[in-house]
Amino acid sequence: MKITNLSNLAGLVIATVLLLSSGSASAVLLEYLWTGAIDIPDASVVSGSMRPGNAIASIEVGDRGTIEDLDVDVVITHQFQGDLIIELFHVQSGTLVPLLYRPGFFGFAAHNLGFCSGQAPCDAFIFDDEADDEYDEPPPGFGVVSHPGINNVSGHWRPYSATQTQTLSMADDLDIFGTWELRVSDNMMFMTGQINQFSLHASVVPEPGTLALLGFGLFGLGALRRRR
Ligand SMILES: [Ca+2]
Ligand SMILES: [Ca+2]
Repeated sequence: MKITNLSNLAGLVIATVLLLSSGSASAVLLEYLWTGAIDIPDASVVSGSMRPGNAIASIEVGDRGTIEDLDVDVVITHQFQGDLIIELFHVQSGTLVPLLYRPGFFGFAAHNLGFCSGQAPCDAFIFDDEADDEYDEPPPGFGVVSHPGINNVSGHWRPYSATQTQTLSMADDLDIFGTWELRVSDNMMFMTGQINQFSLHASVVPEPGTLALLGFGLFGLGALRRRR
């Protein structure tokens, strides 16, 4: 169990490791959770063109191993879902994964992606290549959701970009070690929000010799739970 205070981000990162009951025999499930409150600046018009407001939440992963499958979950409090573009960036490899691109034709007016009642765990919006649908309208988008979207939408959804071509499988075979950024931009004026949760759920084949270290994490987790 690693607990890292990211004081510059006013957040807390918690990492856990679980043995996978399926998938590769040698894979483990690693989970890293960031929670906090990072304001997403509103878009603005500069010299006649729209300038997005950008915000980043980060997770530092100290473990090493090869990713077999990666899911990302978020809680983003926002007054207008259609303002949002969301991407995942792995700094060490330079890998940029599109997750969401301004859902809804002219933008879903519904509030929030995921929801926190104040009691953990939050009801998160989960990006997962294996989900059935994208969170968007039928054509001109590619999803199944009717306008104006779903307030506090949660559950599993496939990622998509403006070009519909990229998925979280872009992260497969990367070493999970390093800095993972959730990059969120606001692309229309007036409605605003903040990032409240960002977590990685990774099926990982650990580097030889690291599994014992990962196992120590379980004891740390128990200690944390007792203290709370
Ligand atoms: Ca998945
Ligand atoms: Ca806005």
